[in-house]
Amino acid sequence: MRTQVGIIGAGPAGLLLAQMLHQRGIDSVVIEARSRAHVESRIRAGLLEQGSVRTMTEAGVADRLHREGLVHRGLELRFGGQGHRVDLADLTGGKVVTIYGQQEAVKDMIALRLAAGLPLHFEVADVAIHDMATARPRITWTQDGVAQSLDCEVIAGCDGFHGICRPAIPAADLRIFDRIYPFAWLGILAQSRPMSEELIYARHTHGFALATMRSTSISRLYLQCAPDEDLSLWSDDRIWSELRARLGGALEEGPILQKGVTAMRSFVAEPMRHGRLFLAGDAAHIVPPTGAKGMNLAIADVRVLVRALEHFFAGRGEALMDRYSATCLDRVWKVQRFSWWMTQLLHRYDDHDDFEERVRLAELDYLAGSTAALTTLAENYVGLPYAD
Ligand code: FAS
Ligand code: PHB
Repeated sequence: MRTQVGIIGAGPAGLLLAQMLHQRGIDSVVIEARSRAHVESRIRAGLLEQGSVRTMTEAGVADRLHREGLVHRGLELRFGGQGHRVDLADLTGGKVVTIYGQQEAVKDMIALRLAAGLPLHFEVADVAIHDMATARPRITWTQDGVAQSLDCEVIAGCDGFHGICRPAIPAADLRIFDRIYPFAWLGILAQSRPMSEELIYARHTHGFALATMRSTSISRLYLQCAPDEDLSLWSDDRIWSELRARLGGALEEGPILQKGVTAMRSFVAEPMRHGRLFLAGDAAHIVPPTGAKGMNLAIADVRVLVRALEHFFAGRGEALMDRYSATCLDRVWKVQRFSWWMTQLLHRYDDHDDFEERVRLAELDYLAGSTAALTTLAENYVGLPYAD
């Protein structure tokens, strides 16, 4: 097989890249390790920046997003038993965020690709990259035990944190920045009316909690837990009771549809390019989900990569490809900072002494009362302007 761009991974990064390249007349083949059913059922991110919604709209993959997405103009910070609304729109000249499950966006993009008869191969195995430092890189894999090979001009490594693309780059050519947080999130999806129309981020003596949603009848709730938390020790009753303690207020219980523990990590691999291999999304970076940035950062990478590849395949050279990594990393590190800042502000650290605890509470108190401080939070939360 031959194509212009070989894309490894059918998550948000790989699927959006394939669609945006197709719009520009650039051919690609997408290969995915898991089944379609698995990829479409993975419960992950839920909040889209305004720029992500615009990007998905321009990509022609946002029809259902506009019909079913929940537009939010604000959020609430809750600490010391008090709620403080942050008017995102007012603080950012009208910018908003939209709640729309990542798995819904993935479903929409898969359906569009398959309806167009474009190549998207699920359940591939033994994926390997060859000759990525040459102008003729190649991807091999097996499908139903049959060996496959794809000649291409560019490989997009969109295979997430546990993929094979980043490890395919010689360790000597990569610089890794890694921070693992001393806590995780226990997340549930529940058939219950969300406790508020907007998100509530709560800092409580027991730990962090977040009340978000997927629709007006499906709640998505998280509570801070140990990094190695044993989910079997958390009965539904214990989960609801702890969420109510940390969030306060009326919390409607309902059948829990999904439970999981998500590790908290800040990770960056530099550079995000090696020869004709370009890393995008979680393959290159991980942020703690506190700032709701993981999927949004993947979308931002794809925007930069699409412009670089459009430039290259139009015969206008490799200048934008050469700047791909630096352009992405400028945003990546600003988003890492914001995600780290929100995480350390809102979570309980066992090794924090009383002084540090007081400083955190003072920062929250200052934040809630300062338009300047709230503007900083708001402009990062709705999404920083794109480089282009
Ligand atoms: P993805 O990991 O989504 O996609 C990579 C794809 O590549 C996967 O489908 C995988 O199966 C495939 N793949 C892997 N190896 C392969 C191989 N060798 N060959 C072919 N395919 C291969 N972000 C938020 O903003 N908010 C959240 O609440 C949130 N919760 C999360 C919970 C969990 C458990 C995880 C893991 C992540 C969460 N994230 C969250 C971050 C998440 O949304 C990512 O940022 C987002 O999925 C990034 O998209 P991709 O870069 O496409 O990577
Ligand atoms: C979600 O809806 O899953 C979500 C929202 C905001 C966050 C993290 C997760 O900060």
